[in-house]
Amino acid sequence: MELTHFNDLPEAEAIEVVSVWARVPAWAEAVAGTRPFASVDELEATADRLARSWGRPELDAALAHHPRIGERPSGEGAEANASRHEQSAMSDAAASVTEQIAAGNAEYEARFGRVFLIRAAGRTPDEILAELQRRLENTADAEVDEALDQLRQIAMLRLHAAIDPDPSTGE
Ligand code: 2AL
Repeated sequence: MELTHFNDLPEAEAIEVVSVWARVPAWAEAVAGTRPFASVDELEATADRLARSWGRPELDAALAHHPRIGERPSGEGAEANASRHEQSAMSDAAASVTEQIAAGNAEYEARFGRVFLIRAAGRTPDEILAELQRRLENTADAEVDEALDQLRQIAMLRLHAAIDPDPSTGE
């Protein structure tokens, strides 16, 4: 979608567009409420700045909409489509890697009480497994920070997939 189209959407529709990037209601309302944006850069800077105040409640809210790594998302909505695309490299994973990720997911959920979240786009299954094993050693507080950082990265990638680059800058 062009930025001008996003700028002109009715408020509720703009909030729904942003909610697909991360389902954090106050953040989606704040981003949509800051329109109009003069450039995609400005939209990204605003979305990123507002995302830096996320904490554990925002993580828990958004995580309800992220399928586990290795569990092919079902459904047809924009979020399921985005997750499928982000996790597409998992379909080429060796069986042993898939099994180790499933075991690591279970261990992570027992330890931290929520689903393991990672920006999967751009990572191989081996890299995802290595990150999962590394993050299992984190303290609870450090792990909240890492998970929030991943949630923000996923949101920014989805923003860029949804909004066309500015023709003048290509960004
Ligand atoms: C996901 C997802 O759905 N997309 C992504 O990048 N990571 N899920 C997850 N549990 O990390």
